[in-house]
Amino acid sequence: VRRRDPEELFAAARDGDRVAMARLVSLVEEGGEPARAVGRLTFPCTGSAYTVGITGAPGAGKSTITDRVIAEIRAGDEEVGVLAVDPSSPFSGGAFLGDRVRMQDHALDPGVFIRSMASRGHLGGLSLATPEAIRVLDACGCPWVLVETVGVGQVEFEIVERADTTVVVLTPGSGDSVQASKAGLLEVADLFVINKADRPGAHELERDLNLMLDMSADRDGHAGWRPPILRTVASTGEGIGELWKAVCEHRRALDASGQLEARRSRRLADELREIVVRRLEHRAFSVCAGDRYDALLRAIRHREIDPWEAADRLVDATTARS
Ligand SMILES: Nc1nc2c(ncn2[C@@H]2O[C@H](COP(=O)(O)OP(=O)(O)OP(=O)(O)O)[C@@H](O)[C@H]2O)c(=O)[nH]1
Ligand SMILES: [Mg+2]
Repeated sequence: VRRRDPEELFAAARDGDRVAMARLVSLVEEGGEPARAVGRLTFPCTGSAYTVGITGAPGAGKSTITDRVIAEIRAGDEEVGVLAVDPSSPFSGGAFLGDRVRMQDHALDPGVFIRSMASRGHLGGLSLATPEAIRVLDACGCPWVLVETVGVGQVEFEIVERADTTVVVLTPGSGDSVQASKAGLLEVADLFVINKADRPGAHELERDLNLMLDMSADRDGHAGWRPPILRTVASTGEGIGELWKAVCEHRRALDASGQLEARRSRRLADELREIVVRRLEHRAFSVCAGDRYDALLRAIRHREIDPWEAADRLVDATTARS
């Protein structure tokens, strides 16, 4: 088997070859034509997986929760794929190893696929490589895909929005409720988890969250769903059963209201728009170099034309090429 050939890798991965699956995710991460080849193969076979995003501040306990949730899913004898998205920023040092260590229990379970991936690929493709990798897992038959992301800022937030159910993990005594509202997590959360509930301040955090939920009147696309607030001690497993039940309940609610389909098609629309923007941006920059560009720049400097006029000419030239 030519191990780099996407078609053969995909066939092997669909037959349960986890190494081939990991290789496909790597190709997607690396970008370029091989990534496109993988995307073309996987896309028609996607749409069956249910994705659960688990997001929260660094160290909130996301991996520990994910590890426990894997056990819940496996107890139901279903397979699960996990993507731990490393934001490749200063605070993530060691996160890769940490994820691996904490989910080690499942390393030998053929029904579990775990992969860390960098959020920024070669093309800076945060929001583009992640959905593509999710689709690899989906197309390879994982009925559940868990995506762990560090939720601190707009970029991470984009991936958060790519899950069917988004679990926001907060911890007591960390000012997390304020952070959450600032980062816009209140709007995307389908479920709140107060993890490390063995520490003081869980009650106050729950009260704050409830107040904020009371105030945020309109939560678009949530179809009257008020996110439940659950308490967990992930390190002991306390509350994880309830958390998983709540995820399944949310799934049923989305299904029943038609929101699941609506969310998914909105996500595809967002992705399409993002791709178009990147393509045009790429083209624009390729046009902003070379003789034509230099000549127009000179014309601007000599006050023969203004920057708007020059830009129009460049943009017209760009789009005319297609
Ligand atoms: N006391 C307490 N500690 C916990 C709990 N859950 C996780 N921890 C600990 O918190 C630390 C961080 O847990 P992780 O699961 O790695 O957190 P994370 O959010 O995945 O961290 P990053 O991926 O690095 O952002 C570990 O030492 C865990 O053992 C909990 O419920 N109570
Ligand atoms: Mg982690």
